[in-house]
Amino acid sequence: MRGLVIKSTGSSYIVRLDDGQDVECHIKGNFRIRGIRSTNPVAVGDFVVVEPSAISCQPSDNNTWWITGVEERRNYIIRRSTNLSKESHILAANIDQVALVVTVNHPQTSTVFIDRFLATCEAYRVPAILIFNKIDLLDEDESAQLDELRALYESIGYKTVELSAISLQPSDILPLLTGKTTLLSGNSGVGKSTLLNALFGREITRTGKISDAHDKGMHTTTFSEMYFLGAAGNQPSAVSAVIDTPGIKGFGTIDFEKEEVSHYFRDIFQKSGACRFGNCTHTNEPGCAVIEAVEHGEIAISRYESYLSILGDCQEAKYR
Ligand SMILES: Nc1nc2c(ncn2[C@@H]2O[C@H](COP(=O)(O)OP(=O)(O)O)[C@@H](O)[C@H]2O)c(=O)[nH]1
Ligand SMILES: [Mg+2]
Ligand SMILES: [Zn+2]
Repeated sequence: MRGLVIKSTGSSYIVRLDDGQDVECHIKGNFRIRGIRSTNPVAVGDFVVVEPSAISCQPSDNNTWWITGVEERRNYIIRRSTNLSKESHILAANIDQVALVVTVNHPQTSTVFIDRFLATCEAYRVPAILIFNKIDLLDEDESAQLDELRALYESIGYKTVELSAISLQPSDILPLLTGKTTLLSGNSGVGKSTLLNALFGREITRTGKISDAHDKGMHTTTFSEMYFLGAAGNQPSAVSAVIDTPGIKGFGTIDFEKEEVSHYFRDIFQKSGACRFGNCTHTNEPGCAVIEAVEHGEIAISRYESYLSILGDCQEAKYR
């Protein structure tokens, strides 16, 4: 039987069968997806082949099912859990877009984090939008920072919105999500769960108090789960869906060749055609149009620094 993975706890999965029934599943044996070494061979958004375990033939039985196969993914978003980790983690599969929730403060989302995430979206050809949350908490300086950041990312070609999830009207954001499967991601405490609850008009997922000491959200969402918007029955493919994910700290990129990193920075890539050398890495080569553009303020320094930080990962990976 075929179904869609709608929830992952790490050890077990909830799969919505094509007939609308939800069943709890485990992965059969040491079943692994070829080619990817990841901590989770199956992710929310995957279409899987399942079969009831032999001991539970009664439909009313609560025994678990087996996942015996995963359909080829249209796309996915994957990251290394820490920069040094060899294992990677698939955040979600078969998505139409990423909505990255970021905050200028409380907590502050770093531009390196944003750019690493965006570069990965580019690499896997997933459109990304930036949702700047908690604008109600910003002082004057921070508001100016927000304007700058929005202008920067809009100029690169990313859609951005700003809002306060605590006072959000669903209609403020529904148009961005309708008819799509959206991966909602971001650092811990930026307001992903609050946003989802506002969207649904009721508490569908728990939110965390910000701890005063760290200005970070307390661990709350510990698994990934897909929520369906609109009441279009049980046909997951026909409705809008949002995948809530546990907050992530660092975003280690994987599988990038040094030469291709600049392809995932639209602003840098656009300038790189004018570099003197075709294999320019934009680090110290003479006649580098990218460095020149950084010096002239045509490429933001923060973007260039993020680019260099990913290049550093590639270097590191070579010596692992
Ligand atoms: N002031 C303010 N607080 C918010 C906003 N959005 C979320 N929060 C608070 O931030 C904390 C973490 O939110 P949560 O949704 O759990 O973040 P998550 O870890 O990204 O899911 C909670 O205490 C929320 O009430 C907002 O727009 N404004
Ligand atoms: Mg959450
Ligand atoms: Zn160059």
